[in-house]
Amino acid sequence: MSTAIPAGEPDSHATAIAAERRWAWVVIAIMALLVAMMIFTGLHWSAMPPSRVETVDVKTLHLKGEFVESNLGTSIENDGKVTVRLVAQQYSFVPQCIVVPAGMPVTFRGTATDAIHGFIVGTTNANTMLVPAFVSTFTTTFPHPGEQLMPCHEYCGTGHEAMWARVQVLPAAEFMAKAKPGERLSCVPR
Ligand SMILES: [Cu+2]
Repeated sequence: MSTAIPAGEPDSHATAIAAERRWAWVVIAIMALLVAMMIFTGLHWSAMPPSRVETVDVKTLHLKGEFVESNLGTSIENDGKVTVRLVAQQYSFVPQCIVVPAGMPVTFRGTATDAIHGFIVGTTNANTMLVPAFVSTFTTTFPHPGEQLMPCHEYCGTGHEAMWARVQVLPAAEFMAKAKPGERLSCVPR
């Protein structure tokens, strides 16, 4: 649109086009970066999946193996790692109250017996789905002692909104004093 430009004045039209072109290159560079990330993660994760798929037989879950009731709860493994095993079912978690130490890595291993469930622990990043026939596992650390609520966050039926557990995060020393090797710890009143 610039017609007669007075001598010495910058050509605003040419300036605008230059700015547009610069911005177009920035956008192209961002898009190229995103596409490169997609290609890299797609190829990398198909070669090395981020989590392995582990299956379990739902029909014998309560009879034998890792998820029998007496094996649920928190345990200290032979290598010293803290593992929480839990099962979700309509409409509760077993155990109903989970004990974990603060400031130590805790590995959760969970599955479901009937429908798809899930849980999130308070405002922490402990969050997973629990799918029948599959073992969900993740490791997290709870930095602060205290009690957290753990609701089911996958709609699983009419009783879904009443499906809760509690997580007690104990100071590490208190937890270690309570935990005995080979035993399964929980805070369910007995
Ligand atoms: Cu549920």
